[in-house]
Amino acid sequence: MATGNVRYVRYIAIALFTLTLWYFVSHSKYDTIPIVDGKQASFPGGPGAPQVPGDSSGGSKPPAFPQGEGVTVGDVPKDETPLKDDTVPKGSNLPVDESQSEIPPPATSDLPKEDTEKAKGDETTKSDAAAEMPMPLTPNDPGWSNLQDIAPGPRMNATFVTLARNSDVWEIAESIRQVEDRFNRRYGYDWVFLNDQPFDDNFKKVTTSLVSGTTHYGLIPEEHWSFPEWIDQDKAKKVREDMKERKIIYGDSISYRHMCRFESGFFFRQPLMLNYEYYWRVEPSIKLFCDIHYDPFRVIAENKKKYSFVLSLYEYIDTIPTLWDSTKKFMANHPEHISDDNSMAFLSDDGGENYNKCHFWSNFEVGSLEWLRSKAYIDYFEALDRDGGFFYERWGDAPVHSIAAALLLKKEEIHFFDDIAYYHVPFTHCPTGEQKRLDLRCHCDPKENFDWKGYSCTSRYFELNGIDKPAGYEEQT
Ligand SMILES: Nc1nc2c(ncn2[C@@H]2O[C@H](COP(=O)(O)OP(=O)(O)O)[C@@H](O)[C@H]2O)c(=O)[nH]1
Ligand SMILES: [Mg+2]
Repeated sequence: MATGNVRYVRYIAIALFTLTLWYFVSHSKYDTIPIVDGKQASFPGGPGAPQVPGDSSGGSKPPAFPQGEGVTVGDVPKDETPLKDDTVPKGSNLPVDESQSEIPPPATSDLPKEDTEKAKGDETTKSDAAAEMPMPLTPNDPGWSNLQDIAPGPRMNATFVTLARNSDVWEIAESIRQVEDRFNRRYGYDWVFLNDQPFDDNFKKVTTSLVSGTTHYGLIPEEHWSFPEWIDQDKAKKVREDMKERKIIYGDSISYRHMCRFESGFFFRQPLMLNYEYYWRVEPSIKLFCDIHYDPFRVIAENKKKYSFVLSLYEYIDTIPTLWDSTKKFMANHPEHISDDNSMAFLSDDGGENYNKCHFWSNFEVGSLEWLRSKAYIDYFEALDRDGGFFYERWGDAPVHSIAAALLLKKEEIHFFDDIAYYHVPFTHCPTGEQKRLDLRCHCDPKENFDWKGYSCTSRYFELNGIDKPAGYEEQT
Protein backbone atom coordinates (compact mmCIF):
# COMPACT_ATOMS: atom_id res chain seq x y z
CA MET A 1 0.00 0.00 0.00
CA ALA A 2 2.72 2.41 1.06
CA THR A 3 4.58 1.50 -2.12
CA GLY A 4 1.48 2.43 -4.19
CA ASN A 5 1.26 5.90 -2.59
CA VAL A 6 4.92 6.59 -3.27
CA ARG A 7 4.34 5.69 -6.92
CA TYR A 8 1.41 8.15 -7.20
CA VAL A 9 3.46 10.91 -5.59
CA ARG A 10 6.28 10.23 -8.07
CA TYR A 11 3.83 10.45 -11.04
CA ILE A 12 2.48 13.77 -9.76
CA ALA A 13 6.04 15.12 -9.27
CA ILE A 14 7.03 14.13 -12.83
CA ALA A 15 3.87 15.75 -14.24
CA LEU A 16 4.54 18.98 -12.33
CA PHE A 17 8.18 19.02 -13.47
CA THR A 18 7.18 18.50 -17.12
CA LEU A 19 4.59 21.29 -16.92
CA THR A 20 7.12 23.70 -15.37
CA LEU A 21 9.71 22.85 -18.04
CA TRP A 22 7.16 23.40 -20.83
CA TYR A 23 6.19 26.78 -19.32
CA PHE A 24 9.79 28.06 -19.26
CA VAL A 25 10.66 26.83 -22.73
CA SER A 26 7.56 28.35 -24.33
CA HIS A 27 8.03 31.73 -22.54
CA SER A 28 11.75 32.17 -23.02
CA LYS A 29 13.38 34.58 -25.58
CA TYR A 30 16.90 35.32 -26.77
CA ASP A 31 18.05 38.56 -25.20
CA THR A 32 20.35 39.24 -28.14
CA ILE A 33 17.45 39.43 -30.60
CA PRO A 34 15.37 42.43 -29.61
CA ILE A 35 11.76 42.72 -30.65
CA VAL A 36 11.53 45.74 -32.93
CA ASP A 37 8.10 46.98 -33.91
CA GLY A 38 6.67 43.56 -33.45
CA LYS A 39 9.44 41.99 -35.57
CA GLN A 40 12.33 39.91 -34.42
CA ALA A 41 15.93 40.61 -35.33
CA SER A 42 17.84 43.68 -36.26
CA PHE A 43 20.65 41.86 -37.99
CA PRO A 44 20.78 41.37 -41.74
CA GLY A 45 19.20 38.16 -42.87
CA GLY A 46 18.11 37.11 -39.38
CA PRO A 47 14.68 35.85 -38.42
CA GLY A 48 12.22 38.62 -39.16
CA ALA A 49 14.71 40.53 -41.28
CA PRO A 50 13.09 42.57 -44.06
CA GLN A 51 11.67 40.40 -46.79
CA VAL A 52 12.66 41.51 -50.25
CA PRO A 53 9.71 41.27 -52.62
CA GLY A 54 10.53 38.88 -55.43
CA ASP A 55 13.74 37.79 -53.73
CA SER A 56 14.14 34.07 -54.15
CA SER A 57 16.71 33.96 -51.37
CA GLY A 58 13.82 34.22 -48.93
CA GLY A 59 14.73 37.62 -47.61
CA SER A 60 18.21 36.60 -46.60
CA LYS A 61 19.80 39.59 -48.36
CA PRO A 62 21.22 42.15 -45.99
CA PRO A 63 19.31 45.43 -45.98
CA ALA A 64 20.74 48.43 -47.79
CA PHE A 65 23.59 50.13 -46.00
CA PRO A 66 23.29 53.79 -45.12
CA GLN A 67 25.71 55.00 -47.76
CA GLY A 68 23.68 57.81 -49.26
CA GLU A 69 24.33 61.49 -49.77
CA GLY A 70 26.39 63.18 -47.15
CA VAL A 71 28.35 60.13 -46.17
CA THR A 72 30.57 59.93 -49.21
CA VAL A 73 33.88 61.71 -49.18
CA GLY A 74 35.49 63.17 -52.21
CA ASP A 75 35.17 65.37 -55.17
CA VAL A 76 33.34 62.92 -57.39
CA PRO A 77 29.87 62.64 -55.90
CA LYS A 78 28.44 59.24 -56.71
CA ASP A 79 25.43 60.68 -58.46
CA GLU A 80 27.35 62.90 -60.84
CA THR A 81 28.19 60.20 -63.37
CA PRO A 82 25.26 57.97 -64.17
CA LEU A 83 25.94 54.31 -63.54
CA LYS A 84 26.16 52.40 -66.76
CA ASP A 85 25.74 48.75 -67.63
CA ASP A 86 23.96 46.37 -65.28
CA THR A 87 23.50 47.54 -61.77
CA VAL A 88 21.87 45.54 -59.03
CA PRO A 89 21.15 47.91 -56.16
CA LYS A 90 21.20 46.05 -52.88
CA GLY A 91 17.76 46.05 -51.32
CA SER A 92 16.47 48.40 -54.00
CA ASN A 93 13.03 46.86 -53.76
CA LEU A 94 12.79 47.57 -50.08
CA PRO A 95 10.46 50.32 -48.95
CA VAL A 96 12.82 53.09 -47.79
CA ASP A 97 11.83 53.11 -44.14
CA GLU A 98 12.01 49.35 -43.87
CA SER A 99 15.51 49.12 -45.34
CA GLN A 100 16.94 51.85 -43.17
CA SER A 101 15.04 51.86 -39.92
CA GLU A 102 16.91 49.05 -38.25
CA ILE A 103 20.47 50.05 -39.10
CA PRO A 104 22.12 52.90 -37.21
CA PRO A 105 23.05 55.59 -39.74
CA PRO A 106 26.63 56.84 -39.96
CA ALA A 107 27.46 60.08 -38.21
CA THR A 108 26.96 62.55 -41.02
CA SER A 109 23.65 61.21 -42.27
CA ASP A 110 21.93 62.90 -39.32
CA LEU A 111 22.43 66.19 -41.15
CA PRO A 112 19.41 67.72 -42.90
CA LYS A 113 19.41 67.00 -46.64
CA GLU A 114 20.48 70.47 -47.73
CA ASP A 115 23.43 70.33 -45.35
CA THR A 116 24.52 66.97 -46.65
CA GLU A 117 24.36 68.29 -50.21
CA LYS A 118 26.60 71.16 -49.15
CA ALA A 119 28.86 68.73 -47.34
CA LYS A 120 29.82 66.87 -50.51
CA GLY A 121 33.37 67.78 -51.41
CA ASP A 122 33.61 70.16 -48.45
CA GLU A 123 36.99 69.55 -46.80
CA THR A 124 35.97 71.02 -43.43
CA THR A 125 32.97 68.74 -43.10
CA LYS A 126 34.99 65.69 -44.14
CA SER A 127 37.67 66.19 -41.57
CA ASP A 128 35.08 67.07 -38.90
CA ALA A 129 33.29 63.79 -39.56
CA ALA A 130 36.59 61.94 -39.36
CA ALA A 131 37.56 63.73 -36.13
CA GLU A 132 34.19 63.03 -34.49
CA MET A 133 34.35 59.37 -35.38
CA PRO A 134 38.00 58.34 -35.16
CA MET A 135 38.69 54.80 -36.27
CA PRO A 136 39.77 52.25 -33.68
CA LEU A 137 43.24 51.41 -34.95
CA THR A 138 44.56 49.45 -31.94
CA PRO A 139 42.93 47.18 -29.35
CA ASN A 140 42.98 50.03 -26.80
CA ASP A 141 40.90 52.38 -28.94
CA PRO A 142 37.17 52.73 -28.17
CA GLY A 143 35.01 50.61 -30.44
CA TRP A 144 37.82 48.22 -31.36
CA SER A 145 36.12 45.08 -30.11
CA ASN A 146 32.74 45.77 -31.67
CA LEU A 147 32.77 43.64 -34.78
CA GLN A 148 29.04 42.94 -34.69
CA ASP A 149 27.29 46.20 -35.48
CA ILE A 150 27.26 48.17 -38.68
CA ALA A 151 30.43 50.27 -38.39
CA PRO A 152 29.82 53.87 -37.37
CA GLY A 153 31.58 56.75 -39.06
CA PRO A 154 31.72 58.13 -42.56
CA ARG A 155 32.07 56.00 -45.67
CA MET A 156 34.57 56.85 -48.38
CA ASN A 157 33.60 57.17 -52.03
CA ALA A 158 35.02 53.74 -52.69
CA THR A 159 34.35 50.37 -54.26
CA PHE A 160 35.74 46.89 -54.53
CA VAL A 161 36.64 46.00 -58.09
CA THR A 162 37.07 42.62 -59.71
CA LEU A 163 37.91 41.63 -63.24
CA ALA A 164 36.52 38.18 -63.87
CA ARG A 165 35.14 35.70 -66.35
CA ASN A 166 31.79 33.98 -65.87
CA SER A 167 33.73 30.78 -65.23
CA ASP A 168 35.45 32.44 -62.24
CA VAL A 169 32.16 32.63 -60.35
CA TRP A 170 32.90 30.10 -57.58
CA GLU A 171 36.46 31.27 -57.10
CA ILE A 172 35.34 34.88 -56.77
CA ALA A 173 32.46 33.79 -54.51
CA GLU A 174 35.09 32.39 -52.16
CA SER A 175 37.00 35.70 -52.19
CA ILE A 176 33.88 37.80 -51.62
CA ARG A 177 32.88 35.66 -48.68
CA GLN A 178 36.27 36.26 -47.05
CA VAL A 179 36.14 40.01 -47.67
CA GLU A 180 32.59 40.27 -46.39
CA ASP A 181 33.16 38.13 -43.29
CA ARG A 182 36.35 39.87 -42.24
CA PHE A 183 35.38 43.42 -43.23
CA ASN A 184 32.64 44.53 -45.57
CA ARG A 185 29.56 43.11 -43.83
CA ARG A 186 29.94 46.03 -41.38
CA TYR A 187 30.52 48.65 -44.11
CA GLY A 188 28.46 47.72 -47.16
CA TYR A 189 30.83 49.10 -49.76
CA ASP A 190 29.87 48.58 -53.40
CA TRP A 191 31.47 46.07 -55.71
CA VAL A 192 32.14 46.60 -59.42
CA PHE A 193 32.64 43.54 -61.63
CA LEU A 194 34.22 43.96 -65.04
CA ASN A 195 34.39 41.48 -67.90
CA ASP A 196 35.30 41.41 -71.58
CA GLN A 197 32.17 39.24 -72.11
CA PRO A 198 28.67 39.97 -70.74
CA PHE A 199 28.20 38.56 -67.25
CA ASP A 200 25.64 35.78 -67.13
CA ASP A 201 22.68 35.62 -64.76
CA ASN A 202 24.29 33.02 -62.53
CA PHE A 203 27.39 35.18 -61.97
CA LYS A 204 25.24 38.18 -61.12
CA LYS A 205 22.88 36.22 -58.87
CA VAL A 206 25.65 34.55 -56.86
CA THR A 207 27.81 37.64 -56.42
CA THR A 208 24.90 39.94 -55.61
CA SER A 209 23.73 37.56 -52.92
CA LEU A 210 27.16 37.65 -51.27
CA VAL A 211 28.01 41.37 -51.43
CA SER A 212 26.53 43.57 -48.70
CA GLY A 213 26.83 46.72 -50.83
CA THR A 214 25.45 47.42 -54.28
CA THR A 215 26.86 45.35 -57.14
CA HIS A 216 27.55 46.73 -60.60
CA TYR A 217 28.44 44.76 -63.72
CA GLY A 218 30.37 46.36 -66.56
CA LEU A 219 31.17 45.18 -70.08
CA ILE A 220 34.65 46.25 -71.19
CA PRO A 221 34.63 48.02 -74.58
CA GLU A 222 36.59 46.28 -77.32
CA GLU A 223 39.18 49.06 -77.65
CA HIS A 224 40.28 48.33 -74.05
CA TRP A 225 40.62 44.60 -74.69
CA SER A 226 42.28 44.26 -78.11
CA PHE A 227 45.51 44.94 -79.97
CA PRO A 228 46.15 48.63 -80.63
CA GLU A 229 46.53 49.31 -84.37
CA TRP A 230 50.28 50.01 -84.09
CA ILE A 231 51.06 46.46 -82.92
CA ASP A 232 52.76 44.29 -85.53
CA GLN A 233 50.72 41.07 -85.37
CA ASP A 234 53.40 38.86 -86.90
CA LYS A 235 55.99 40.04 -84.42
CA ALA A 236 53.56 39.54 -81.49
CA LYS A 237 52.72 36.02 -82.71
CA LYS A 238 56.39 35.05 -82.97
CA VAL A 239 56.93 36.27 -79.40
CA ARG A 240 54.09 34.09 -78.14
CA GLU A 241 55.45 31.04 -79.95
CA ASP A 242 58.92 31.64 -78.61
CA MET A 243 57.68 32.15 -75.05
CA LYS A 244 55.63 28.98 -75.29
CA GLU A 245 58.74 27.03 -76.24
CA ARG A 246 60.64 28.57 -73.34
CA LYS A 247 57.73 27.60 -71.04
CA ILE A 248 57.25 31.12 -69.74
CA ILE A 249 54.10 31.28 -67.65
CA TYR A 250 51.14 32.66 -69.67
CA GLY A 251 53.78 33.28 -72.40
CA ASP A 252 51.55 32.14 -75.26
CA SER A 253 48.32 33.65 -73.94
CA ILE A 254 46.65 36.51 -75.81
CA SER A 255 43.89 36.99 -73.22
CA TYR A 256 46.39 37.26 -70.35
CA ARG A 257 48.11 40.07 -72.26
CA HIS A 258 44.81 41.89 -72.79
CA MET A 259 44.13 41.43 -69.07
CA CYS A 260 47.51 42.92 -68.07
CA ARG A 261 47.08 45.87 -70.42
CA PHE A 262 43.53 46.45 -69.19
CA GLU A 263 44.55 46.39 -65.51
CA SER A 264 47.48 48.68 -66.32
CA GLY A 265 45.62 51.31 -68.26
CA PHE A 266 41.85 51.00 -68.37
CA PHE A 267 40.04 49.52 -65.34
CA PHE A 268 39.98 52.86 -63.52
CA ARG A 269 38.52 54.62 -66.58
CA GLN A 270 35.50 52.35 -67.06
CA PRO A 271 32.24 54.34 -66.78
CA LEU A 272 31.27 52.48 -63.60
CA MET A 273 34.58 53.30 -61.95
CA LEU A 274 34.27 57.02 -62.68
CA ASN A 275 31.75 57.16 -59.86
CA TYR A 276 34.39 56.38 -57.27
CA GLU A 277 37.53 57.86 -55.80
CA TYR A 278 39.10 54.80 -54.14
CA TYR A 279 39.26 51.13 -55.07
CA TRP A 280 40.17 47.81 -53.54
CA ARG A 281 41.07 45.13 -56.05
CA VAL A 282 40.02 41.57 -55.32
CA GLU A 283 40.90 38.50 -57.37
CA PRO A 284 39.35 35.02 -57.36
CA SER A 285 40.50 32.48 -54.73
CA ILE A 286 42.21 34.88 -52.35
CA LYS A 287 42.10 34.48 -48.58
CA LEU A 288 41.93 37.00 -45.74
CA PHE A 289 43.23 35.60 -42.48
CA CYS A 290 42.56 38.31 -39.89
CA ASP A 291 39.68 40.51 -38.78
CA ILE A 292 39.85 43.99 -40.23
CA HIS A 293 38.83 46.33 -37.44
CA TYR A 294 39.07 49.60 -39.33
CA ASP A 295 38.20 50.91 -42.74
CA PRO A 296 41.24 50.61 -45.08
CA PHE A 297 39.60 53.10 -47.46
CA ARG A 298 39.58 55.65 -44.63
CA VAL A 299 43.20 54.89 -43.80
CA ILE A 300 44.09 55.68 -47.40
CA ALA A 301 41.90 58.78 -47.66
CA GLU A 302 42.66 60.34 -44.27
CA ASN A 303 46.39 59.77 -44.53
CA LYS A 304 46.54 60.97 -48.13
CA LYS A 305 47.90 57.64 -49.36
CA LYS A 306 47.57 56.82 -53.04
CA TYR A 307 48.65 53.18 -53.28
CA SER A 308 49.03 50.24 -50.93
CA PHE A 309 50.28 46.68 -50.89
CA VAL A 310 50.63 43.60 -48.69
CA LEU A 311 53.08 41.48 -50.71
CA SER A 312 56.04 42.37 -52.86
CA LEU A 313 58.48 40.26 -54.84
CA TYR A 314 60.85 40.08 -57.81
CA GLU A 315 59.35 39.91 -61.31
CA TYR A 316 60.20 37.14 -63.74
CA ILE A 317 62.68 38.99 -65.99
CA ASP A 318 61.76 37.11 -69.18
CA THR A 319 58.34 38.80 -69.10
CA ILE A 320 59.74 42.37 -68.94
CA PRO A 321 63.22 42.52 -70.56
CA THR A 322 62.76 46.07 -71.93
CA LEU A 323 60.25 47.54 -69.46
CA TRP A 324 62.98 49.49 -67.69
CA ASP A 325 64.32 50.90 -70.99
CA SER A 326 60.85 52.23 -71.76
CA THR A 327 60.61 53.61 -68.24
CA LYS A 328 63.95 55.42 -68.53
CA LYS A 329 62.82 56.93 -71.82
CA PHE A 330 59.63 58.13 -70.09
CA MET A 331 61.65 59.62 -67.21
CA ALA A 332 63.80 61.53 -69.70
CA ASN A 333 60.76 62.76 -71.64
CA HIS A 334 58.67 63.64 -68.58
CA PRO A 335 60.91 64.79 -65.76
CA GLU A 336 57.97 66.89 -64.54
CA HIS A 337 56.11 63.70 -63.51
CA ILE A 338 58.89 62.22 -61.39
CA SER A 339 58.40 62.87 -57.68
CA ASP A 340 61.25 64.58 -55.81
CA ASP A 341 60.68 62.24 -52.91
CA ASN A 342 60.23 59.03 -54.90
CA SER A 343 60.95 55.39 -54.04
CA MET A 344 63.60 54.76 -56.70
CA ALA A 345 65.57 52.84 -54.07
CA PHE A 346 62.77 50.26 -54.07
CA LEU A 347 63.21 49.71 -57.83
CA SER A 348 66.91 50.08 -58.39
CA ASP A 349 70.13 49.35 -56.55
CA ASP A 350 72.23 51.67 -58.71
CA GLY A 351 70.29 54.92 -58.70
CA GLY A 352 68.05 54.03 -61.65
CA GLU A 353 70.48 52.55 -64.16
CA ASN A 354 69.07 49.03 -63.79
CA TYR A 355 65.76 47.66 -62.54
CA ASN A 356 66.06 45.21 -59.66
CA LYS A 357 62.66 43.70 -60.62
CA CYS A 358 60.99 44.56 -57.30
CA HIS A 359 57.27 45.16 -57.50
CA PHE A 360 54.19 45.29 -55.33
CA TRP A 361 51.85 42.38 -56.02
CA SER A 362 48.86 44.00 -57.67
CA ASN A 363 46.28 41.26 -57.13
CA PHE A 364 45.74 43.11 -53.83
CA GLU A 365 45.59 46.89 -54.02
CA VAL A 366 43.74 49.59 -52.15
CA GLY A 367 44.40 52.90 -53.80
CA SER A 368 43.36 56.15 -55.34
CA LEU A 369 41.53 56.08 -58.66
CA GLU A 370 42.13 59.80 -58.98
CA TRP A 371 45.85 59.12 -59.02
CA LEU A 372 45.51 56.44 -61.72
CA ARG A 373 43.44 58.91 -63.73
CA SER A 374 46.05 61.66 -63.32
CA LYS A 375 48.03 63.01 -66.28
CA ALA A 376 51.25 61.64 -64.82
CA TYR A 377 49.97 58.07 -64.64
CA ILE A 378 48.17 58.19 -68.00
CA ASP A 379 51.28 59.63 -69.69
CA TYR A 380 53.30 56.74 -68.26
CA PHE A 381 50.79 54.10 -69.37
CA GLU A 382 50.51 55.59 -72.86
CA ALA A 383 54.28 55.72 -73.27
CA LEU A 384 54.50 52.02 -72.35
CA ASP A 385 51.55 51.10 -74.55
CA ARG A 386 53.18 52.80 -77.56
CA ASP A 387 56.34 50.79 -77.02
CA GLY A 388 54.23 47.63 -77.36
CA GLY A 389 55.72 45.55 -74.51
CA PHE A 390 52.31 44.28 -73.41
CA PHE A 391 52.34 42.26 -76.66
CA TYR A 392 56.01 42.05 -77.74
CA GLU A 393 56.91 40.83 -74.27
CA ARG A 394 54.41 40.06 -71.53
CA TRP A 395 54.46 43.07 -69.25
CA GLY A 396 52.37 42.54 -66.13
CA ASP A 397 50.21 45.19 -64.49
CA ALA A 398 52.04 44.59 -61.20
CA PRO A 399 55.42 45.98 -62.31
CA VAL A 400 53.64 48.74 -64.26
CA HIS A 401 51.61 49.92 -61.26
CA SER A 402 54.57 49.51 -58.95
CA ILE A 403 57.08 51.42 -61.05
CA ALA A 404 54.52 54.19 -61.49
CA ALA A 405 53.81 54.34 -57.75
CA ALA A 406 57.49 54.32 -56.87
CA LEU A 407 58.43 57.06 -59.34
CA LEU A 408 55.39 59.32 -59.55
CA LEU A 409 54.33 59.32 -55.90
CA LYS A 410 55.98 60.57 -52.77
CA LYS A 411 57.43 57.81 -50.59
CA GLU A 412 54.87 58.36 -47.85
CA GLU A 413 51.98 58.00 -50.31
CA ILE A 414 52.62 54.25 -50.56
CA HIS A 415 51.23 52.24 -47.65
CA PHE A 416 51.95 48.74 -46.35
CA PHE A 417 48.82 47.12 -44.81
CA ASP A 418 50.43 44.84 -42.26
CA ASP A 419 47.03 44.20 -40.62
CA ILE A 420 45.51 42.77 -43.79
CA ALA A 421 46.67 39.17 -43.78
CA TYR A 422 46.33 37.83 -47.28
CA TYR A 423 46.90 34.87 -49.56
CA HIS A 424 47.01 34.65 -53.32
CA VAL A 425 48.57 31.50 -54.66
CA PRO A 426 51.40 30.86 -53.81
CA PHE A 427 52.29 33.62 -51.31
CA THR A 428 51.03 34.65 -47.88
CA HIS A 429 51.26 37.81 -45.85
CA CYS A 430 50.71 36.92 -42.18
CA PRO A 431 51.55 39.57 -39.52
CA THR A 432 54.86 38.83 -37.82
CA GLY A 433 53.96 39.64 -34.19
CA GLU A 434 52.10 36.99 -32.21
CA GLN A 435 50.11 39.51 -30.15
CA LYS A 436 48.85 41.15 -33.32
CA ARG A 437 47.77 37.82 -34.76
CA LEU A 438 45.86 37.03 -31.57
CA ASP A 439 44.26 40.49 -31.38
CA LEU A 440 43.11 40.20 -34.98
CA ARG A 441 41.96 36.57 -34.60
CA CYS A 442 44.18 35.51 -37.51
CA HIS A 443 44.14 31.96 -38.79
CA CYS A 444 47.33 32.10 -40.87
CA ASP A 445 50.45 30.11 -40.08
CA PRO A 446 53.21 32.65 -39.29
CA LYS A 447 55.75 30.27 -40.81
CA GLU A 448 54.11 30.98 -44.17
CA ASN A 449 54.73 34.74 -43.93
CA PHE A 450 56.59 35.76 -47.07
CA ASP A 451 57.57 39.30 -45.99
CA TRP A 452 61.12 38.59 -44.77
CA LYS A 453 62.02 35.74 -47.08
CA GLY A 454 64.74 36.17 -49.68
CA TYR A 455 62.38 36.52 -52.62
CA SER A 456 60.33 39.33 -51.03
CA CYS A 457 61.09 43.03 -51.57
CA THR A 458 59.27 44.20 -48.45
CA SER A 459 62.53 44.68 -46.49
CA ARG A 460 63.56 47.26 -49.08
CA TYR A 461 60.32 49.16 -48.56
CA PHE A 462 60.90 49.20 -44.78
CA GLU A 463 64.52 50.32 -45.13
CA LEU A 464 63.78 52.98 -47.71
CA ASN A 465 61.07 54.47 -45.49
CA GLY A 466 63.07 54.15 -42.27
CA ILE A 467 60.47 51.83 -40.72
CA ASP A 468 61.64 49.36 -38.06
CA LYS A 469 60.93 45.76 -38.92
CA PRO A 470 58.68 43.98 -36.42
CA ALA A 471 60.25 42.02 -33.56
CA GLY A 472 60.82 38.42 -34.53
CA TYR A 473 61.23 39.04 -38.24
CA GLU A 474 64.62 37.31 -38.27
CA GLU A 475 62.94 34.01 -37.38
CA GLN A 476 60.85 34.24 -40.54
CA THR A 477 63.67 34.83 -43.03
N1 LIG B 1 37.09 38.87 -67.94
C1 LIG B 1 38.27 38.28 -67.93
N2 LIG B 1 38.99 38.26 -66.81
C2 LIG B 1 40.19 37.65 -66.81
C3 LIG B 1 40.71 37.01 -67.97
N3 LIG B 1 41.92 36.49 -67.65
C4 LIG B 1 42.14 36.77 -66.36
N4 LIG B 1 41.09 37.47 -65.84
C5 LIG B 1 40.98 38.02 -64.48
O1 LIG B 1 42.13 38.78 -64.27
C6 LIG B 1 42.63 38.58 -62.97
C7 LIG B 1 44.04 37.99 -63.04
O2 LIG B 1 43.97 36.73 -63.63
P1 LIG B 1 44.58 35.45 -62.92
O3 LIG B 1 44.19 34.27 -63.74
O4 LIG B 1 44.19 35.46 -61.48
O5 LIG B 1 46.12 35.74 -63.09
P2 LIG B 1 47.34 35.51 -62.07
O6 LIG B 1 46.87 35.92 -60.71
O7 LIG B 1 48.41 36.41 -62.61
O8 LIG B 1 47.69 34.07 -62.17
C8 LIG B 1 41.63 37.71 -62.25
O9 LIG B 1 40.73 38.56 -61.57
C9 LIG B 1 40.95 36.97 -63.39
O10 LIG B 1 39.64 36.61 -63.04
C10 LIG B 1 39.91 37.04 -69.16
O11 LIG B 1 40.29 36.53 -70.21
N5 LIG B 1 38.71 37.69 -69.09
MG1 LIG C 1 45.13 35.72 -59.66
